[in-house]
Amino acid sequence: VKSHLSFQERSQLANCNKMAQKLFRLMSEKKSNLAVAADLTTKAEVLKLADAIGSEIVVLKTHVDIISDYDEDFVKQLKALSEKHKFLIFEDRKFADIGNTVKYQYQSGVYKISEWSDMVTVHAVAGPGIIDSFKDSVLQKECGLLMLAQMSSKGSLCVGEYTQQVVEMAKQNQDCVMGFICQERLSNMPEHFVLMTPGVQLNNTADTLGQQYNTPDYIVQEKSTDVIIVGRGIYQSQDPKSEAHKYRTIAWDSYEKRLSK
Ligand code: 5FU
Repeated sequence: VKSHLSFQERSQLANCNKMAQKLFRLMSEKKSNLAVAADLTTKAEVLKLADAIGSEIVVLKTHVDIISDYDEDFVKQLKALSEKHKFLIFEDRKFADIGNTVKYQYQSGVYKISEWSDMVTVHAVAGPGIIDSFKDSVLQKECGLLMLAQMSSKGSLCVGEYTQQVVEMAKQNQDCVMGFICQERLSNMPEHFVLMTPGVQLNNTADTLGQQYNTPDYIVQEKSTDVIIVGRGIYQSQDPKSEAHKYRTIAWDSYEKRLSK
């Protein structure tokens, strides 16, 4: 399945979801479809990375529960950087429990994710009730849900019929669900959904714990997803800023080639 519609055109189709629309517009304006996974374990390291690469990316993806000195000041500073460099903040929390529990996990506790995150990941394994638990808060705050339709890791059970059911669940909840985490363009999927793909690196094909990597051009051109998510390939390099620029250029060229095919 290919997409020959531009991000600009898809932003117009995405009236049903504010955050999808915002991300499509930002990609068109910034000419970037790069997201970086900032999986560093101190406030200072994450903020330093975000400031260094902010101009190259459209999304900064966090796992706030791995930051040893997390506090509210971290969020304040990250927000300031997101405004300075114009990127969106994506907390990859992978909510998966019953609706009532997820509601607390999203809004309360140490992290109060609902107060600062522009988008969050949600597993469909518990059924559609999980989406209902976000509904009020997500619509009010204009946050987008990204459903896990496929995973990058070896032996993932998010495949086949499960993936198709996730697409159906998302279609029933277009106001809340902005798109998918996946490894390829999904069949039966309206074009207003955004597709984001982790497991992207130029120098490695796997790690030792089941992660599998594809190259940015393969993902965007051959697999036709929209946003590449790169972690270690960028933050572990000698010069994250120039490495981010390299991934950004490859991913954007690949998108333009896909459009012209
Ligand atoms: F949903 C997924 C998935 O299927 N694979 C992933 O790798 C999420 N991820 C995240 O993307 C993972 O939690 C890391 O934060 C990031 C990939 O980091 P890497 O260093 O590029 O492997």
